Amino acid sequence: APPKDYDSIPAFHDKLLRSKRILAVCGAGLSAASGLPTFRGAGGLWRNHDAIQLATPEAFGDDPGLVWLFYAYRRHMALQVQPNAGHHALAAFAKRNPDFLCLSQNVDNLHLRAHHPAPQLRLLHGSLFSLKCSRQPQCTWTDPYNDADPLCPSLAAAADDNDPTLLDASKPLAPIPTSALPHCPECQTGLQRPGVVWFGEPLDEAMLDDIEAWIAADVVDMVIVVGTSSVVYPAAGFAEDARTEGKTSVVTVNMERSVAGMREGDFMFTGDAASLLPELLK
Ligand code: BJW
Repeated sequence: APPKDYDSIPAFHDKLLRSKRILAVCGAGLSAASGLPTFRGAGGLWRNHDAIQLATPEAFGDDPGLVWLFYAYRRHMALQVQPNAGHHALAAFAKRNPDFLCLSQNVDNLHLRAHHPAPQLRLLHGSLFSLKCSRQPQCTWTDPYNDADPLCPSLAAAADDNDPTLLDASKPLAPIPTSALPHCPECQTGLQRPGVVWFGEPLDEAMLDDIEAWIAADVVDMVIVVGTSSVVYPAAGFAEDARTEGKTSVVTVNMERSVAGMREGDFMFTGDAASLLPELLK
């Protein structure tokens, strides 16, 4: 059993005050209070499709129109919602602590919209608001920021709040032909695709090198794991890599009591990240 003060805010603040190098690893639960669904568990279905299955190169290869509708809808939703107090607490913490680095698996752009300093943020899985060529790495075309909503006329249903067809799985969707999807302006043959990292795809190599160098440079005093099931690698591995036994405090902030990677002696705060983080990081 964890020691009895594992959920003591004063004990946590005592450790935090004595911590200099701090790493956060964030996931979808951080944006839940903003109104965006998580991947695993309730909310992880879109029109009876498992979000995890749609987030694959295979799904895009099979039916790029369907996958694009899913992403066009997620772009639309992310633009409708606001960063929450959890994003703001992390951003303010970063401004006060130059040795704090935040790794986020979230692609919703809410960290940056909360004015998290970009040099202290790494977007592990890319962004819904960047585009790349489906023929990557052969074609290197990217658009680093595009928030057109809808992205193109064939995806208009995803941006229409008055059209319920998209969310009602009993209503069939008209297939979107590949010819109606935006093509790569550079190679002309590939399709434009969301600038996110799907299963089986490599994360940006320079970003990974840079994170590994940051972790290796000196002892990490504290690791904060927020709103992630910690099952997707390499993201889940960073909290492990940053642990130096006996020197690193690890705190998990999650709606659920049990999360992968937690160890005896870690801090655990159970609840909504949007209400806990302002209290923990103040
Ligand atoms: C709250 C809350 C509230 C709710 N407050 N909490 C080692 C071992 C085994 C497998 C692998 C391995 N290394 C690599 C792999 C394969 C694979 C992998 O990890 N598989 C595992 C699932 C087994 N990894 C990859 O494929 C990665 N690529 C790779 O490794 O490449 C190697 C390579 C090298 C060279 C050449 C080629 C390849 C890529 C992984 C990409 C993941 N992509 C996605 C989609 C992104 C785009 C999109 O958004 O659509 O990323 S999948 C999805 O999962 C998304 C998320 O970022 C990611 C993590 O999910 P997250 O954020 O943890 O969400 P949930 O839903 O799981 O959890 C939410 C949590 O919040 C829960 O715990 C709730 O309780 C909690 N919560 N409300 C606080 N209010």
